[in-house]
Amino acid sequence: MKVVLAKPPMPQESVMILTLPIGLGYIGSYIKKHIPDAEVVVIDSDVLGYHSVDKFVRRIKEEKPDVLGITVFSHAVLVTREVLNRIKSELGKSVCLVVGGPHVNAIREKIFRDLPSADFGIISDGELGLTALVESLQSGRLKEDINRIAGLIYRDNGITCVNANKFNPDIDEYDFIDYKNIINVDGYLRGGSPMGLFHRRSPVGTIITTRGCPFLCRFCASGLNTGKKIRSRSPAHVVAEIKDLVVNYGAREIHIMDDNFTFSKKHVRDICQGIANESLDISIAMPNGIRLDTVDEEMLSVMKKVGFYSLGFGIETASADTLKYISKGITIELIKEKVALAKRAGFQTVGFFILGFPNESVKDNYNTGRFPDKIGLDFASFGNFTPLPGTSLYDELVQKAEIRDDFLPSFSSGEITYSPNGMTLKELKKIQVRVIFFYYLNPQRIYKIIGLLKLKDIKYVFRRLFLILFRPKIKER
Ligand code: B12
Ligand code: SF4
Repeated sequence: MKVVLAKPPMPQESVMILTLPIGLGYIGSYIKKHIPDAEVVVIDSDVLGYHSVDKFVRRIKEEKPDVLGITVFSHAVLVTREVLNRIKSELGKSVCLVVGGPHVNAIREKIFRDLPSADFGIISDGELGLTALVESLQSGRLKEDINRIAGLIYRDNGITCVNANKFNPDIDEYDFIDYKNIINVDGYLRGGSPMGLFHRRSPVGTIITTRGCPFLCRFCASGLNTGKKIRSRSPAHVVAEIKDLVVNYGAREIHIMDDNFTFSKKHVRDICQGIANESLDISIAMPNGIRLDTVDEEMLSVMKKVGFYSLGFGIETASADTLKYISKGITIELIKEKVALAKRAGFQTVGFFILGFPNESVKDNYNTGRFPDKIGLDFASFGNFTPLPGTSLYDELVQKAEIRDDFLPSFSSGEITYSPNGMTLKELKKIQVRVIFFYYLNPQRIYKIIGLLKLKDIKYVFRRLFLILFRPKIKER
């Protein structure tokens, strides 16, 4: 049986970061481990440069898969719909079309509304659900097994059914991604564009050491996607993967992409101890961000000793009211205290901010723009609030009729799809552009950036800035 796992084709301008598709890598490796005679191919449109539906569909037709699994982010729903419609009409029943990933985990039983040509959806850990589905299809027992496959979404006489899902607590069981047979990690290590503007050394390998997040920030869909409990890989398992990336693939820097790497002090301490025991000469960064309230002096000192150098922090806003409104669970005082602590410990500090939360005023947003310098962060990024399906803020906005219940976010070309009441999309875009301009038009900062920028990343960094600042596609509601 041939299984193709794919990331759908997005317009070139929306591919601003190019890193390993971690979820597809894990699913493919797990299928291969459990069904050794299955042929598994990962098609990542971003790394292959497929930016049109035609190119993507042509490649799928060449591959002739029995099962096509597509990972669906909410901003990719429209293109995925087109892809699935085309494949269904051109390949018919010869291929089983399965969707999974963040959007499916967010809207679950509504998935056939958004993606009517899909045969199945799978929620939670795709490793379990898709492997079981492929086994059933292979053995011809799908009819008997259908209501037992973990997290399967299927149609039964026109009714959508959702099986009980499972977040496997033992994620070591998934092993690490099979870089030899499933995915060409070299394409990312040497040709990728890591998250965050800068890195110290290259090649950069990306890993995750935990899945899930127990915090309930109202704008965030992480818990919907990977669960509301932290599930940690064992430190030995993590260190073995880092060593594999360093020794066998030449990685010199590791990016930890967890939602919450620092949630457990013991997890951090044991991984750092393992890295020290292996005497690995690497730099480590956390470009996806950690929570300020989980770090302390002892933890930072242990991390520093084994090569951690850059910490991203999800700070979101300078407004104390907004922090409360979004249930971020941190205060302005704590932000100041912990950023100062990280600086004293010698880390490069990066803050992530969001402009245009519901209820925010123009003044709130400009205050957020000035905040990073007030608290001494080295760098800051300013995104715009985008309602994500399934989150509590999304539901609130639907209830208030500010967005429709089939609202789809977009992250393309610096596009803005939501602005708070009393502010137009164009006004919010103007604020974002001004905030970014004033923040980066600082000679000291420009000098710092030039020193850190790698030649191969220049095109991505400038494209990112250009698109955000000059190419916004804005359609007022
Ligand atoms: C690391 C990360 C990234 C990385 C790498 C993403 C990647 N492709 O692997 C980078 C930095 C590139 C990234 C970028 C973006 N991200 Co991101 N990211 C994450 C993060 C923090 C962890 C994802 C992860 O690796 N998890 C671990 C792996 C094992 O899980 P997974 O990839 O989700 O896959 C599992 C399941 O989803 C499922 N599954 C996934 N695909 C499929 C396919 C099939 C067929 C099946 C059956 C199952 C299945 O099974 C997998 C294995 O268990 C999550 C937060 C979270 N907790 O999920 C946000 C998250 C997924 N990202 C999010 C967003 C919004 C983005 C961006 C749009 C941000 C932006 N402003 O540009 C971009 C878009 C990227 C793209 N694909 O085009 C949202 C998605 C919300 C949504 N409803 O779409 C999340 C949930 C965070 C949030 N803000 O709420 N991201
Ligand atoms: S923003 Fe961070 S801490 Fe908050 S729920 Fe999302 S991943 Fe968890």
